Amino acid sequence: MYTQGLDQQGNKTEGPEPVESAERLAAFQARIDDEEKIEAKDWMPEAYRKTLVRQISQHAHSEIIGMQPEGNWLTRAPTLRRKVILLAKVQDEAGHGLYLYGAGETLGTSRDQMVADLLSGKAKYSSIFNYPAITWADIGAIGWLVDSAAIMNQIPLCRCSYGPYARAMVRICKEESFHQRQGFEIMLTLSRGNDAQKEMAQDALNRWWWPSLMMFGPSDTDSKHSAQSMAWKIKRFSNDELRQKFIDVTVPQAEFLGLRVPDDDLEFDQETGHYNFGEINWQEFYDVLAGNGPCNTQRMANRQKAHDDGAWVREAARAYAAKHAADKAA
Ligand code: FAQ
Repeated sequence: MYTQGLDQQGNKTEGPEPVESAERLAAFQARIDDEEKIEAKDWMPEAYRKTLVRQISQHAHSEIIGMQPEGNWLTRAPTLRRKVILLAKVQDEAGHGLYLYGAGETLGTSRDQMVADLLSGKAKYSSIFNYPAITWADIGAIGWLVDSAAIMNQIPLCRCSYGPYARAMVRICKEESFHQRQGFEIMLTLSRGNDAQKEMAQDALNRWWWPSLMMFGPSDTDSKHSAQSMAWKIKRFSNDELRQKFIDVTVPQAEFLGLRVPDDDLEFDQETGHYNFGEINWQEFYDVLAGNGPCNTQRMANRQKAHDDGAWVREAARAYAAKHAADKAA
C-alpha cells in the first residue's frame, strides 16, 4: 500500500510503510473531535505524545521548583497559623508534581528521564518561579496572582483530551483554589493593616503583576505550539485568551483590596467588556526563559542539591524494591 503519513518528528512521509498513515491520523483526530478521552494504551501520533510529555513534564517541574519561593518563608511566617497553612500549601505543590510526573510516565517517559531533562536545562519550568519572594507580602501575591493564573490556565486542562492529564488536573485545581484563597486573605489582611503593611502589599503587587501575565506564555502570534495543541484539544483556549480572562477577573479584586495595578494603560473597555492593558515586556520574558532571570541560577542549584542529597533515598527505595521482589519470587 502507498500512503501518506507523518514520521516521528511530525514530518510528512510518503512511502510503502508509513509510521503514521493518513487514515490512522484521521481516525485519531475524529476521536478528539468527538470529545473522547485518549488513554495511555491507545494509539496516538508520536507528535501528540511528545507534546504532552513536554507540557506535562514542564508543568510538573514548575510545581516542584515553585516550592522554592514559598519554602523560603516557612521559617519566617508571621504566626503559627500562617506557618501551618503555608506548610500545607508547599506540600500540596510537591503532591501536584508527583501526580503530574505520574501522568507523564503513562506516556512512556520515565520520571528519571523527565528529572534529568530538568537538571540538564533541556526542559523548562514556569518563568514565574525565577522571581524572588522578598517580603511576607510576596507570599500573599504568589497565592493571589500566581495561583489565580495557574487556575485560569488549568481549569480548561481538566477537559484536556488526554485522560490521565485531565484527571490529575481535577484534583490539582481543587487544591489550587484553596491556595488562591489563602493568598488573597494575606493580601486582604495587609491591605487593611497599617501604612507599612499596605505599602508592602502594593510593592508585592507591583513586582508580581507583570511576571504573572507572562505565565500564560507568548502572545498568540508568537506561540509556536498553540495551534496544534488546540486542534488536539490539549489546550482549550489560547495564551492571550487566558491572559485576558485573568486580567478581567483580577483587576476588580485589586480594586477591592484598595491596591493599584501597576499599568498606566489599564482601562475598562465598555464596548468589549474587557480591560485594555499595556505592553508586556517580552524581552524580559525571553531573558528569563534563557536562564537570565533574577533567580534562575539559584533555583536550579537548589534543585540539583536536593536531587543529590536525595540519592540515598532513591538507592534505599531501589534496594527495598529488589528485596521485596526477591522475597516474592522465593
Ligand atoms: N514559562 O508555544 P507556547 C503553578 C515556553 S504551575 C516558561 O505558547 P505551549 C502552580 C513553552 O514551554 C505553572 N516557559 O507553548 C504553582 C515553549 O517552549 P518549548 C505552570 C514558557 O506549551 C503556583 C515556548 O515557551 N503551569 O504555577 C512559558 O503551547 C504557586 C513557546 O510557548 C503549566 O505548566 C512560561 N510562562 O503553552 C506552584 C500549565 N510560557 O517547550 C507553586 C501547563 C511558554 O517549546 C506556587 N502548561 N513557555 O521549549 C501550559 O498550559 C502551556 O505549556 C503554556 C505554554 C501555556 C505554559
